[in-house]
Amino acid sequence: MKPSVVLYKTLPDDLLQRLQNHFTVTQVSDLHPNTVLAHAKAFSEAEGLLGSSETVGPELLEKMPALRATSTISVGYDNFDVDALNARKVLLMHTPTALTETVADTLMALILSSARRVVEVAERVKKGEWTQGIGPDWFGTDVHHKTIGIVGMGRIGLALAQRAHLGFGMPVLYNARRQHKEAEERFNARHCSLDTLLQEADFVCSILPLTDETRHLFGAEQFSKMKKSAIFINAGRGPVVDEQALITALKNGDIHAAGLDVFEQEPLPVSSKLLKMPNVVALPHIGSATHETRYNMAATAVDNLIAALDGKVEKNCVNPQVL
Ligand code: 8YV
Repeated sequence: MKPSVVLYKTLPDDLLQRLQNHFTVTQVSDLHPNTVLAHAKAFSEAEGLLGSSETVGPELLEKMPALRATSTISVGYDNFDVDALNARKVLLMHTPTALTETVADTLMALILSSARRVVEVAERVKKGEWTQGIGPDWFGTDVHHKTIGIVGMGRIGLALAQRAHLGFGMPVLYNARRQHKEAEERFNARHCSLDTLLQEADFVCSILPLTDETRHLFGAEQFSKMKKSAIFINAGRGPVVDEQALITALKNGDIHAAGLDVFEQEPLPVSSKLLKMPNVVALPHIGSATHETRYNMAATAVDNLIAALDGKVEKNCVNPQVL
């Protein structure tokens, strides 16, 4: 008999078929307690769980006594209680490589659009305000040859350094727990303290995962250390930033602008002060959101679940030690 899995995300037809070739699949809309209650039998029998962007913690695990592996269609796994999974010996699989280049593209889009005021001026054109030759009130600031500071030098950081350094001639500073030999050799990146990076970078780019150590890493003190001309970019996780402190820094002119793909609360409440600021580019967490990359992430997640329930976790596993 095929093992049972619960799927809480819509998959392209061919990937659903691939999943169904291996498992008996129950598809649900989300992991809300009411949904779990409505499909109690499927949840209690499921050995696998596949989806993204929902909280997986002790409460859910209690309802899933047969669970052996979870597979998330994401690189980030801050919405999983890894200790609880470990205690229950449940594998956690993710998609660390499928989205690297696409998220790095999103970061460059944020850098370019916030420095050159792309969104703001395009809106002015649509409103019919481009009625004569433009003057300094439409100008932005240069990106090329400015210093980029990358906080979190993982795969995405490296792909961003490549674009910034080789494409835009930007000197690269980075802050990370360890030195990154490849970034230094290929892109002349300089490892430095967070304080040095904040003081010297023209673009401060956060690509950090959310952990106990990174929560609110960027607060009033960090924004006060940045150049007044600095542009702050975040495409990692929203709660790494104290959003109220960011709003204050932008309002007071402590920093020049911000390009944000992630927020403390998502979707960003329509009442957020960030939405009233012309010097903020706010995107709806589109980091990996291209047709190609989302397909590749989903395919990887399906293969990850097949491998994990087969006891094979050579790659893409957060906690292989539970086996
Ligand atoms: C997705 C992401 O937005 O992979 C991640 O960690 O943040 C994004 O690629 C999200 O996880 C939905 O799948």
